[in-house]
Amino acid sequence: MQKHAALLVIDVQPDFCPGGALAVPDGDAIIPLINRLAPRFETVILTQDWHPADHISFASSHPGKQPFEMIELPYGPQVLWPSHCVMGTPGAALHPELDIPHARMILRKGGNRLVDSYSAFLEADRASKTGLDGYLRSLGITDLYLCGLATDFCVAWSAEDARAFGFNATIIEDACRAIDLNGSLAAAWAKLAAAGVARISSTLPA
Ligand code: VGL
Ligand code: ZN
Repeated sequence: MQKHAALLVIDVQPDFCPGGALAVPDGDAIIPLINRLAPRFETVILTQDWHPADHISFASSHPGKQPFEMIELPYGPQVLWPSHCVMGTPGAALHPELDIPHARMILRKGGNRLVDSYSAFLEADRASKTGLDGYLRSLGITDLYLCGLATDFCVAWSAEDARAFGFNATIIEDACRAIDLNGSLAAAWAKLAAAGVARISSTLPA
């Protein structure tokens, strides 16, 4: 892979895999593929969803509310999730089967109790930066390839923001899995196409 390309591996964590707190169907099935893709990239960035136990995106932080209900927060609509990826817990770790020793950076997001962060670039207030854009820019990266969990939330928001920050962005579709909540997957692909995000299959031999 070219020097100016990087692989973003989004939120491959036990809590998003079968048996986890916010399990994405078949979420762990992408791990062997990601392990085979990663050596093609000199620059690999791993992200971790990483929340305090009383995070505002958790249904448990809103008495009377159930997981997967929507609420309005100062920054806009928010899905309420089961408590997941609580900082320091085993479910929030990088998945133990990920085998990417040359990963250059591990980015944690969602640490502000009052603001969710699906995107690896910008928190849900659409104003607070994670710093990833500057990091990538300083390395001369122009092209991003994205994989991980979940296609329709953290992968989609990260890819859309990558475009907004001026990067070329390509989602490796078979190296992602979706939550698909109330049509969220189709809605995400429509937004991604409009944002100029490309969509490919890894086409790797088994
Ligand atoms: C995610 C919901 C809540 C994701 C993170 O990684 O897609 N989804 N937090
Ligand atoms: Zn989260």
